Amino acid sequence: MDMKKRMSLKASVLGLAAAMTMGLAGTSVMAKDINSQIIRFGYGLADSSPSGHAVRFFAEEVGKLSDGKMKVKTYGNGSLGSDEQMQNALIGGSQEITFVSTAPLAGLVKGFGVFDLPFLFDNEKVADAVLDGPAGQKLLDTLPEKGLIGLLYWENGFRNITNSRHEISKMEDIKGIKLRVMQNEVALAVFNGLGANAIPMPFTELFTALETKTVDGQENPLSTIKTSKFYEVQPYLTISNHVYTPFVLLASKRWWDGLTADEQDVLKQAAKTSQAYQRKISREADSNALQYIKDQGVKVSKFSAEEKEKIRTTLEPIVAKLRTEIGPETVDEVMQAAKNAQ
Ligand code: KDG
Repeated sequence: MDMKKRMSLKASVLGLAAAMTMGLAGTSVMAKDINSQIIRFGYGLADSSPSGHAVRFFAEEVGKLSDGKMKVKTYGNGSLGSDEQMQNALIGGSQEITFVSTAPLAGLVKGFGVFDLPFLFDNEKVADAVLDGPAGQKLLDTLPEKGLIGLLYWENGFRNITNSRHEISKMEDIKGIKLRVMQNEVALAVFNGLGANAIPMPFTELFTALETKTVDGQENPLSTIKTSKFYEVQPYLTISNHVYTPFVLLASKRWWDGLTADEQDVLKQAAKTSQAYQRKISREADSNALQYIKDQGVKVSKFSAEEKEKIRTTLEPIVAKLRTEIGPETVDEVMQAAKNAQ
């Protein structure tokens, strides 16, 4: 080999070595700091609910983003307990993720009770703007000191009343109905204020309570009335849209604090993509559910605009009192944000 050829061979060997070193260094910078682990995600709604689909979507996203290292195991139908029990399991660190209605969260942070005030949001667009904006974030920011991470909001939706006693088409018809409500003071005060005999109870006990007539009725979004089969034991439905309930996607702070930044990023990204998916399918499912419920023989009534106005006026003094209890600042901020979003 002549001198020139030997030099060029040496140069290419050196070049290859340099490229390999850079490549390896590049890999070690790029590689995500992610450990293999199992993440338990429990929730109260049926597996077939739109949120159940969204949980599985979230699990797939986490799997993809972590190269299969982070495995989300899903537990629907309240198999890990009620919203409140799961909240506590997250605080204690024996469960990693859940989504809960804001109603039981008000037991930890009173401000979340604002979402149980009637007719707060006119439509989903307003709800999204308030929840994804500063007012919604401010509430999520109160959770870490309670041992929880509020990743973001999903949708539970606009609630409607069902019962087994009689048709409810006017405010007066609510009088004397034993109505299951979510477990917080605001929901209780609102329905008692309308003359119901409001009974707070976890969602996990609801179907049996309706079936055995321990309670006469309940209120939930149409997709839940369908997927939890309440129509089987509730012959009357009233389209009331009296409250929009958000879900909060929650993580255990105890667990979260031990995760690497890359692991937290995977979960945050998956939460964000699944939020858009969850809201989309939740809305589709809600609009399809009405026909299905009618087809099951349920008698459907609707509160007229005048009836809603009557309810609003009747509840005015109660809402004023609740504003003080929830925290006037929070209530005013959320109401103002809702007005701005219209
Ligand atoms: O998975 C969520 C349910 O547990 C619950 O939050 C649903 O709106 C609900 C209710 O009525 O309790």
